[in-house]
Amino acid sequence: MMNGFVGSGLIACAMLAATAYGQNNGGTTPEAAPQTNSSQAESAPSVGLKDAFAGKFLIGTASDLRGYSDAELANIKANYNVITPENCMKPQPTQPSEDTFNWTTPDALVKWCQDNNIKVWGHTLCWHAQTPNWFFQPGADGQPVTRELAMARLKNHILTEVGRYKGRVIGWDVVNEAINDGGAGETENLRNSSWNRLIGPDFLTLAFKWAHEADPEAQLYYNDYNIDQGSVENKGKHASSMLLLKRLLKEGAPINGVGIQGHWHLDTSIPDVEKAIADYESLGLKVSISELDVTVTGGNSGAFPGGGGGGPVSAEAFQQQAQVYAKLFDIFNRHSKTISRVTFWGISDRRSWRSGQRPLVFDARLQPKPALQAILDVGLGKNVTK
Ligand code: 9MR
Repeated sequence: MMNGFVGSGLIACAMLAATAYGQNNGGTTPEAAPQTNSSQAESAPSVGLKDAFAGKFLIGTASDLRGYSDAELANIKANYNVITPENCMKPQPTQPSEDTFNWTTPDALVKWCQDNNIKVWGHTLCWHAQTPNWFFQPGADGQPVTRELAMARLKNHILTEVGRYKGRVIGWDVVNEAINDGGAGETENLRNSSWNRLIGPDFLTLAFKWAHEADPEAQLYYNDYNIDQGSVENKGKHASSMLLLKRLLKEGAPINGVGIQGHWHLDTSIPDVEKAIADYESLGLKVSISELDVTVTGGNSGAFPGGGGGGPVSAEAFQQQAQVYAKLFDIFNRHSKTISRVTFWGISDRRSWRSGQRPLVFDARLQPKPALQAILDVGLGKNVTK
């Protein structure tokens, strides 16, 4: 049994990752999720995902790495060259109370990634969720929290975290999910978050400036879900995102790119994905697909959907999932000058936040699903789907 997640002597290849799964499962693990029927599981390919897209864009996964088995770590080394910490770099775990910071898990993650030649993408500095209430409560003198106090707290948080990982984290999701769901797209439609209420709409530009101050070399991105959908007609959340990004650029925010989260499903509009990438490119911004998954049940492409999940999934549905992934990667390939990184939101259906909806390319037992080969084929120039 390993200690924590540090150290794995396994040779990093997908074959080993697939066969050794479950033998060394140290510590915190989610509930077992349903798996692909063995008749649907694919044999493990010898090429890693990251190698199939080498020179085009980075291929990432999301994980905090704690409690991962040797097989899971080997799977990560075989397939990904960048990791987004799924939760451990968010404001709640890093600064649970004012000026009390906790770096145990992110430090270990960054070290393991450095030791294994894997880059780290920071997630996230400013968000309405997973942020402790003290940020928005009265200070020690009991006075109501002012714009100045809220700014000072956010600045201190960003300077401390980005400064700590300067040169070791390649970029940050500086602001996450600032746009509301459901608007027509005629305004920025910012969420009525505590950050927006206390500081005002310039909280985004300020956050980008502080992040840049702490690490001028880091890539700085705005990250959100559903901002691709509606782009062909330039409406809804996509249109709002364009208004917001144009304003940030005008205000001099040091923003390099946009993270389209990519929590998608079988009926996601693929033309909208491509148009959104082109729209952000037209603003001079890079794009990453920052939290990719494609659910096979439940519909709904929002980040916090209701329903769906569990139950049997047909072989046909997994084939459809493979087709959707292939179409998406075909787009990413064709826009590889703009796309800097494609990050899956988890390593397997067992580790996914939507495990019941089977959204990833390795199943609950870390066996390759049809989607994996379909994506590799696109990367390697075979069977390209138009
Ligand atoms: O995958 C993350 C899950 O483990 C957490 O419980 C959840 C808390 O809000 O956050 C999930 O990750 C989210 C990401 O940080 C931002 N975009 C939406 C992701 C899925 O909810």
